[in-house]
Parts: sequence; C-alpha cells; structure tokens
Amino acid sequence: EEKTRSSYEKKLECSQHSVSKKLLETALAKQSNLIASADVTTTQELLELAEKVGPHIIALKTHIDIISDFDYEKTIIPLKQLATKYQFLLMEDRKFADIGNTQELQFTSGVFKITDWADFVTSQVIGGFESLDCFKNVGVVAIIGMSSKGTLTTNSYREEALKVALSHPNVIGGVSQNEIPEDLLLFTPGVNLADSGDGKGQQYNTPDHVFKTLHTDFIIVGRGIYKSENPEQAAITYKNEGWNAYLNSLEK
Ligand code: 5FU
Repeated sequence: EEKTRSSYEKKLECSQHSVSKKLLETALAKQSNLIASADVTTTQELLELAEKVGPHIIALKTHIDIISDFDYEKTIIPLKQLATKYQFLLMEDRKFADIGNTQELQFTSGVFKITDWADFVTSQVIGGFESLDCFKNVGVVAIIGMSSKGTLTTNSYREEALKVALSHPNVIGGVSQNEIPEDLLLFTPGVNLADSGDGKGQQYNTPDHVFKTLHTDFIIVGRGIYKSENPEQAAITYKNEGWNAYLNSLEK
C-alpha cells in the first residue's frame, strides 16, 4: 500500500531553515527538482556546464576539489554570477567526515573557502552531533545512505545517522537510497535513464523509481547530463522526467 507524499508547497509551509525554503521555492518557480552534478575537472567545463543547464536546475552540485585550475576569482566569482543569473543554488558535495574543529577549518580555510560561496554542503554524520555545529551559515545535507554497491550504510547505521540529522538545526536534509522522515528533504543521487551502473560500484535508478518508492524530493544527476552529447537537452529531459514523476507520486 503506497502512502501519499507531501507536496513541495506543504513542505515549504513547514520548513524552518532558510535554505530549505529557498530550495522549495526554486523548485516550484522552475517546476524542477533536478540537481546537476558538475563532476568536471576544469573551470571552463564547470562554467560552460552551468551556463547550459542553469535555467533547468534548482542547484548545481560541485566537487570543487577536482577542479585542477581552481582559482577563487576565476572559478567562484563567475560561478556565483551564473547562479544568480539562472536562479540556482550551489551545493558543495564535500562529505565532511572529521571532528568539528577540523571540519570547521576545511569549511572556512584552504584555497576553496567553501563557507564563502556554498549555499549548502554535504556532510557525513559519523563525527557526531557537535561536528555539525560549524555549518551555521549554510544548510547541511547529511549522508544517510550511499548509492554504491557494498556501502556500509546499513539499516542500523542509517537509523543512528537519522537521529543525528533530525536533531541538528543545521541539517536540512539527507542523501539516501531509502525513504527518510518528511521533516528532512531527501536528495537522491544514483539517477540515470540509460545505465544501471558504471562498472565502478555506482548503482542507478530512474527518476520514476526514486519518486514512487522513496518519495524523494530532489534527484542528483551527474554523467547522465554532463557526459551527454547535448547537456542542455539532457537537463531538460531529466527535469521533465523528475517533475512528472513528482506529480505522479502526489496522486492516489
Ligand atoms: F552520497 C552520494 C552517493 O551516495 N552517491 C553518489 O553518486 C553522492 N554521490 C555523488 O553523486 C557522486 O559523488 C557524484 O558526484 C554524483 C553522481 O554522479 P553520476 O555521474 O550521476 O553517477
């Protein structure tokens, strides 16, 4: 028996965090629940991808430490301009996994200065509740379950991880391949329309599957978009698939 999910409007009414609100407002305004993962390795590729997919996404997910020619002025400033121009948020998929003091340094210092530009970041919760205190000025998406084959995010791990995530005021949501409580926004990577895996442990589902069975809120698509011959068209396809899957998961 499938139960219905809450709409983005309903979640917006209930949301406490400014970043959750912004994500949900953007989703409704753009009729999109798509986050593009920009796993490219140069500033030029990053900015070109952002320019092409920007109008169709609610957030661009980065792994900023894979950009080989990273330069705050040349990489981040124009990226922020594109984010403003096309109204998407910046999600840094840093997956912090250390003690609070170290995470704070990794978040604020080094060359990337993530605190200065990211709207929200991913973090493991393995360091415990207080390790998340440093992310005061952003939203945190907690890693609850991973998409890769053989992940150690078992049932009991996820249960404990959810307790931390649900109780911490900086946490806006979770990354998971399982349904999570509605108080958290659910972000689901491992989404691809063409492939079921990548030969390196990644496991894929369709947008339809993750909305129907997990009641996810946002899909995260990497290679399905940036490796496509026409990334803009691919973004439009995933955007429409995701939005229709969301609408279908509301009815019943
Ligand atoms: F937390 C996770 C996870 O469980 N699975 C993931 O795939 C994060 N990811 C990220 O989503 C991963 O680091 C990539 O940046 C992205 C998926 O990319 P793909 O090309 O669509 O497989």
